[in-house]
Amino acid sequence: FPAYDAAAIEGKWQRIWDEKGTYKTDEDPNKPKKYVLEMFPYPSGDLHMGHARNYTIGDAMARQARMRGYDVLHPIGFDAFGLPAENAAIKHNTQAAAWTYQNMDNALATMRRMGFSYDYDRLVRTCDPEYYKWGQWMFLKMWEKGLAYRATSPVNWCPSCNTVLANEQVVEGRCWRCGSVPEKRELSQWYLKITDYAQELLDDLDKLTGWPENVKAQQRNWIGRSEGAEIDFTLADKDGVTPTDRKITVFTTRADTLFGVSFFLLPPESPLAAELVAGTECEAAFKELKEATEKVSSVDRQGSAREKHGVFTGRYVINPINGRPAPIWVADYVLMDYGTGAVMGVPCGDQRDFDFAKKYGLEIAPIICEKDDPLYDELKDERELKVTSVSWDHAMDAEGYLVQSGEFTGLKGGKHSEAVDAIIGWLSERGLGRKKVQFRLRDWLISRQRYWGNPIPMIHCDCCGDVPVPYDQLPVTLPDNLDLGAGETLAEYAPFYETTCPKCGRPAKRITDTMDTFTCSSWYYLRYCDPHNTELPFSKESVDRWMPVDNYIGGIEHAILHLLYSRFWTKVLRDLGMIDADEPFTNLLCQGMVKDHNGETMSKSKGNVVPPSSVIEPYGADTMRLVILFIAPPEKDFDWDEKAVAGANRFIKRAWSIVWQLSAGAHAGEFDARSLKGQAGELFRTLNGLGARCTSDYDRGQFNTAISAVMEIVNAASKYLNETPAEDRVLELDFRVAHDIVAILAPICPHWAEELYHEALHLEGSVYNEPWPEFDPELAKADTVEIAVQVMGKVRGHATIAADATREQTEKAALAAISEQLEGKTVRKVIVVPGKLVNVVAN
Ligand code: ANZ
Ligand code: ZN
Repeated sequence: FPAYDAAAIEGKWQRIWDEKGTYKTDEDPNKPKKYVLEMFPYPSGDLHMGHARNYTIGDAMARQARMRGYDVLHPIGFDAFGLPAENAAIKHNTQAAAWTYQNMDNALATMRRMGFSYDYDRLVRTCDPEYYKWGQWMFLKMWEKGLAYRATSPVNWCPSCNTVLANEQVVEGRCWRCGSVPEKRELSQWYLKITDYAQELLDDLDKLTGWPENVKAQQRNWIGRSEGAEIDFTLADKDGVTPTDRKITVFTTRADTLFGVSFFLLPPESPLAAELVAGTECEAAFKELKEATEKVSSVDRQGSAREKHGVFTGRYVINPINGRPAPIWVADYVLMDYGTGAVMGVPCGDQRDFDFAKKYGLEIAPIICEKDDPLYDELKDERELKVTSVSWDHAMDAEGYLVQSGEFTGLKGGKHSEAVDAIIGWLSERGLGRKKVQFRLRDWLISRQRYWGNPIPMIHCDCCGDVPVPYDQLPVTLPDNLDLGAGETLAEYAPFYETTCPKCGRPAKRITDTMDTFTCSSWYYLRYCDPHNTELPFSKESVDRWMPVDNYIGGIEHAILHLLYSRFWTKVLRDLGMIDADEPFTNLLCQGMVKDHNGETMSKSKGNVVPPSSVIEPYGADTMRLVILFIAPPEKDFDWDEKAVAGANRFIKRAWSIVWQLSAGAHAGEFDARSLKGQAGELFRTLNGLGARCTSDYDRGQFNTAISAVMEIVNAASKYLNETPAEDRVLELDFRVAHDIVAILAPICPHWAEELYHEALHLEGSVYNEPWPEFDPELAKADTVEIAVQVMGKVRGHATIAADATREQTEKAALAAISEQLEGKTVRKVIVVPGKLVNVVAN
C-alpha cells in the first residue's frame, strides 16, 4: 500500500471538496439544524496558533455534526474594520482597505490549507459596503426607537489610539488595545442604550446553561445590579442650618445607616461642587484636587487600598431623617457616573468612609453594632445620637443591630435587612426617598474618531439638529482616497462631510465618527444565515431556521465585550421583530490558550511564536489538527510541545497502515458477531466499547479522550493483525473495523480519512455523507472470561467461566481446574475475586 504523503493527499482533497462543494450548507428543512460557529478573526496578519486551535475545535464539531445527520451551518468571515489596519496604512502610506483585503486573502489561504469545512460562499467581511450598510440600517432603527442617542459627558479618551473608548474597553484602568491610561474628556458622543436591557441581560444569564460559569459571573458582575434607595438631602444655606429649596439625592444600598451620616460626598467632577466653592476660600484646594483626580483611572479611584483625598466645600446638607446638618466634602473615591453621583458618608458602616473620616478627623457615629460589642450593651436602647466616636480600627461591615437610630433602634441592620426596609418605608411615606435598583452597566459608547470603521449614518444640520441619513441613501460609504499617511481624518475631509440636510435642504455636515467595531461583530452571525440578501440584513425566515448558534467557540477575552454586546443586539433585533431568538449562543466553549513550551504566552515581542506553517509544512494539516485536539481538552491551556507533534504524526502513519492492512482483500458485509472467536471476538468487543466511549466524548467536545479511544482501537486492530492466522480472519469484520476507524477519525483528520475512504475502502462519495457509525456497548461485553486459579497465592491453573457466573459457579470451576494439585490436601478457604481470580488455601 502507498506511503502516507500528507502534502499530496491534502492538496488533492482540498481541490475535490472545493469542486464538489462538499461543505455547502444543505438548507434541507427535513434535517435537524446545527449552527457551529467560531469567533471570526481580525485580519491583522496571518493566522496564529490560537486561531488554528479555535477553528480546529469548531471544524471537528461541524464535521461530526454532519455525519450525525445534521444540516450544518459552518461559516467564516472577518472582523475587518479597526485600528491596526489604519495604523499600518499610516505607517506604510497605503490604504487601510488594501492592507485588510490582502491579510484576509492570506488568512483564507491558511484556512483552506488547514482543511476547514467552511461554506465559503457565505463569507462575511465587515468592511464590505454590502455588509456595513446593514449596520447603519440597524443604527437608524435603534435611533428611531430611542435606543441610539448623542450625549455630552466625560468619556475615556485614549491618547495613543486618538479615540474614545467604551467602558468595556477600559480593562483594569487601561486601553484594551494599547495599554495606555485613558484620560477623561468631556465630549459629545454617540451611545446605544444597552442599559434598557440591563435587567433582561442579567436574568437571561440563568437560561444559558451551556455557558461556562466564569463567563456568566463576569457578565453579572459587569451588569452590577444593586438594590437600594435614593434619598433626598436638602442643601443648607451658607449658615449651615437653614434649608434651601435645593435637593441633593444620593444612592445607597444601606438606608439602614441613615442616622450615621457624618458627612456628605461629591466627586471632584461635580458641577454642583464647583458651584458651591466658587469664589470661596475652598476653591483653590478644590481645583487642585480636581486636576489631580483627572489623572487617575476610575478603577484606581475606587481601589480600597488607595489613599483617599478630599476637600471641604464649606457647605452642609440636612439629613432628612433627623434634621442634622452634615458637611459636604469633595472626595476622589466618589464617581460622577455611578448612582446619582453623590454619596452619604457613613464611616461606621463603610470602610472607605471610615478611612476618609480617620484621615480628615470627621466624626464616626456608631449606629450599628454586633451584639458582642461592648458598645451594644451601652447603646442598645439609645435612640438619640450621644456617642460620635469609636475605638474601632475598621468599619462595621457585618450585620448588626441599630443603635442611636430613633424609632428604628433595635432593628436588625445590614444589606437587605429589615432596617433597610423600615427606613425606606418611612422616607417613602414622606416623599423623601424611594426604592431604587441601580446598575453598574453604562450605555455603550459607540462613536470612534477614527477612519477605518462603519460611518455613523447621521447628518448634523444647524437648523434641524441631528438628522438620520434616509434609508435609500445607505450605505454612507467610506471614502477610499484619504491621505492617512499625511494624518488626514474624516473630520477634515470635505468631500465626505459636506452634504445637505435631508430635512430642510440647507448645507449640513455629515457625522464623521465611525462606529466601534464591536457593533460589526454584534450581528455577523445573523448575516451568515442569509449573506447575499440585498433587501434586508437577513430574512426572518432564514435566521429563525438557524438561530441560535448551537456551538460558539472563541476566546475568554470576549467574556464581557463581544459576548455582552451580541446578547444586547440580539434582544434589540428581537424587539424590532426581526428574529425570534432571545439569546444568540446556546453553548459557549472558551478555548484555552496555546503557550510556548515554557508555558509563556506566545507573542511577537517575546519571539516565541510557533507559526502554524511550521507544523503544516513538514507534517501536514491533519497532524496539526490532531496534535491540537489531542494535547489537551479544548477549554484548557496547553504548552506547545514538539514531541507531541512528532507523536501525532507517528500515530497518523500507524493508523494509515493499519487501515490499509485491514482493508486489503476485505469487503463490506454482514457477519455473525456471536460466532467471532478469540482475537476476532476481542477486536469486535473493543471496537464497540471504545467506539461508544469515543462517540460520547465527541458529543461532550472532549476530543482528546475521543482520540485516545481511537488509538486504543488501532492498537487492538494491530494486535489482531499480528496474532490472527490469515485463515481465522473475518473479512467483513476487517472491513467494518477499518471503516469505523476512518469514520471516527474523520472529523479530526479529514484529508487522511477521505483518502482512505476512497483508496483503501474503495467507497464512493464522501465520508462526511456517511452516517456516524453505530456502536453498541452491550456488544462490548464478553460472554466468557478467563480467570486465574491460585493455590496459596501461586497461579496453578486457569478456568473459563461465564461472564455473569455466580460466586458458587466460579468456585466450582476453579476447584475443578486445579483438582490434580489439590489431591491429598484439605481445602481450608477459597477466596474469589469476581471476574479475575480465585485463591485456594489448602494444606
Ligand atoms: C451609604 C453606605 C453605608 C453605603 C454603608 C455603603 C455602606 P454598590 O453595592 O456597588 O451599588 N456609592 C454610591 N454612589 C457612589 C458613587 N457615585 N461613587 C462611589 N461610591 C458610591 O455600592 C453602593 C454604595 O456605594 C452606596 O451605599 C454608597 O455608599 C456608595 F455602611 O451609602 B453606601
Ligand atoms: Zn489605546
